[in-house]
Amino acid sequence: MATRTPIYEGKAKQLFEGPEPGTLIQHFKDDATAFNNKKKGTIRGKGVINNRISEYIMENLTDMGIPNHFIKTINMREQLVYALEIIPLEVIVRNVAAGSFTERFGIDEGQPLGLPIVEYCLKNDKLGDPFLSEELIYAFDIAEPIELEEIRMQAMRVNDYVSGLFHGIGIRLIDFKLEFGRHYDEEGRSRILLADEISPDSCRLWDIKTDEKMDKDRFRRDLGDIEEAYQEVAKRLGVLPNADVTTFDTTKEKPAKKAAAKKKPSPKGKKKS
Ligand code: AIR
Ligand code: ASP
Repeated sequence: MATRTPIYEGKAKQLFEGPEPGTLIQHFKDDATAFNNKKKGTIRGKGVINNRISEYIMENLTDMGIPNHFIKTINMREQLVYALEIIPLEVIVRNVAAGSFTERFGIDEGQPLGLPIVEYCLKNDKLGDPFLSEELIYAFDIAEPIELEEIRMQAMRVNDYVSGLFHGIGIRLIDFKLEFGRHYDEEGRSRILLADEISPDSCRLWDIKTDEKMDKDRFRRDLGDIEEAYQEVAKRLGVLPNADVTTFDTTKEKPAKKAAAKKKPSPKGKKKS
């Protein structure tokens, strides 16, 4: 395999130089972290599932006229994306009280918030992703007022769309985190694009009927059945890959024997169902 130039290594993803200028390859790992890197672990098959879920949601957002960095899927763990100048903000949208919000305000988890709440945090693990006001975002030159307005509007549109998407498959979107970046055209003009991923790593997802958690909180809080929860979200969205997602790795592992044996008899070029 040709060697690739690594650009950035995050906690759950890696970025490599893309085949054309202005593009990157986003690789989804099985590594999981929580509490700003204090807790570490692996969720087998997570990278494959998050790649598929994020692809599905980003493609749908494009269809809805919400621009984003996704170009196309390359393989089970990788997608081609536009290279952006990432704005170091974690944009959080909350529909229902959960997580750090409940701790900060002493509110019970599960209480609906009446209207979606957008929060901004500085993307900086060492500082514990501190909360930012709009004034601080301008004072620190993180984004311009016109950019923040665009980010806020896009975040609300994503929330509306993704809430509806999950509602249709019996899942409540409790809250989520988005990241945005600047995409420069040839004349050097920039526009704001949604980046990163939308997956059970970045969202809180609860089953509508049982309130069961189907996201990274299962890992954060040691609730067990983590892989199953991620698979269930993918299954309900109709994007669960046919291959055994727990063994599939495009870079390190050979395909599992079973999958390899299955592949052989299928005629070249025939589409797998
Ligand atoms: N989030 C924040 N940092 C990383 C992630 N993934 C997401 C959480 C949750 C939302 O942002 O997954 O969906 C709010 O997190 P918290 O901890 O502030 O309540
Ligand atoms: N993603 C962040 C971390 O790795 C926060 C979290 O998900 O809890 O710590």
